[in-house]
Amino acid sequence: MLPENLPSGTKQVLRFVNLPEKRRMLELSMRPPNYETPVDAFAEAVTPNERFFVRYHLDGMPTSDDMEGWTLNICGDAVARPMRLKMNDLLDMPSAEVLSVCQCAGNRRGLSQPHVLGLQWGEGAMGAALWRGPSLAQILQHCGLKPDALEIWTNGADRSTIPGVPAYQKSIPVDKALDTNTIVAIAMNGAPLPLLNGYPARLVVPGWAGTYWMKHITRIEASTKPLANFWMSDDYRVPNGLLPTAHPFPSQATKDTSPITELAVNSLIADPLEGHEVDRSGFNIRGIAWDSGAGINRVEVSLDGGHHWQDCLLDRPLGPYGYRQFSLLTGLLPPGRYRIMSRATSMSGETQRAAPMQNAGGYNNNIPRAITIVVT
Ligand SMILES: Nc1nc2c(c(=O)[nH]1)N[C@H]1C(S)=C(S)[C@@H](COP(=O)(O)O)O[C@H]1N2
Ligand SMILES: [Mo]
Repeated sequence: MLPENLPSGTKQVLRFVNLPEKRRMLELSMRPPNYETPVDAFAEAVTPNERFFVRYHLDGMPTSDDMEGWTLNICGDAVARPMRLKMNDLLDMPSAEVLSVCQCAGNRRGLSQPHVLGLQWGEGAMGAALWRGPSLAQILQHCGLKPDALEIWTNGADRSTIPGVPAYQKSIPVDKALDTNTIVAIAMNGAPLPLLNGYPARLVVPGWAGTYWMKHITRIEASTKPLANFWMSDDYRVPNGLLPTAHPFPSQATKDTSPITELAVNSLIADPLEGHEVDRSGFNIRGIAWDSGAGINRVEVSLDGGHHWQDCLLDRPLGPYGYRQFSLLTGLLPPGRYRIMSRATSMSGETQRAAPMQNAGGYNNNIPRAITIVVT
């Protein structure tokens, strides 16, 4: 059943597909591959690899054959000892583990009112996984990171087949790069990364938007200069002051705009699903809440479209960057249609806002999402 409160067009033409290493995904585009995770998968706090969303900007995808003999080139004017690392070199380094949400800044863009350009994502341009690999700090120190490093630039193995379209290259500020939770992941939920999620290695930047999480990472360049390209200077930016930003990216800010950095506090009801029928004797509402790493302090649920709110039970946190599960057992309810929604507040006091922060990219949409269910 289609949600009745979606802007027209959103999800109406989506279909479920199976892909190599992926099962039951919602197809947004085939080329480049963009697939979102259906909401039912978020009944789990950790998203299985085969349900984890897929986002690519460019159509020239690497195959697993292309990734044979993969090397990671560490270079730039801010490293003393440039090196080419092989998978065995990464395996030899002590590895770190972090459970973290990866969310596209454009998650829920398709729910924007008014409509904005870009992939019309619903709620599933996100997932949480247990990532493992050496920290980026360790790799950089191994190569002699110089004190005047400003940004760490990264490249992936994917390309555009259209001449003139710039390669996907992103940068992060050196302080975020040196955060011990920022890792080069070679494992995802205890398995090699699926090809579509960046095999054999990707950057993991907990708390920050997915755009920085470079997949099929092939080059890490420590630079004394800000990276200037389409993906940094034009895309993934918002007007200054629009979003609360605890962790700014000063070397990329201009007079008018700044890059998207951290995730906004948000939540999602995963059970029951839109349109489901539930029993009047009472049922359990379950879902997930997350933010950029402060942690979740409170989740409230409304059964009447946002007029009244009640506090939910919070499960034990699974680390600051993971999803925190919540639940609320409703009592006896009169039969009828209900608009139910959830609203999370982080440990830093940030609450999901009632009105959208309008921006042309439709980024960081975290207004409470209402679904309609039927009590019978
Ligand atoms: N090489 C490469 N890495 C990339 C991208 C890309 O297009 N190419 N997209 C980024 C964006 S915008 C997001 S949201 C995440 C999505 O990660 P996933 O496809 O594993 O879900 O990957 C990031 N890393
Ligand atoms: Mo993204």
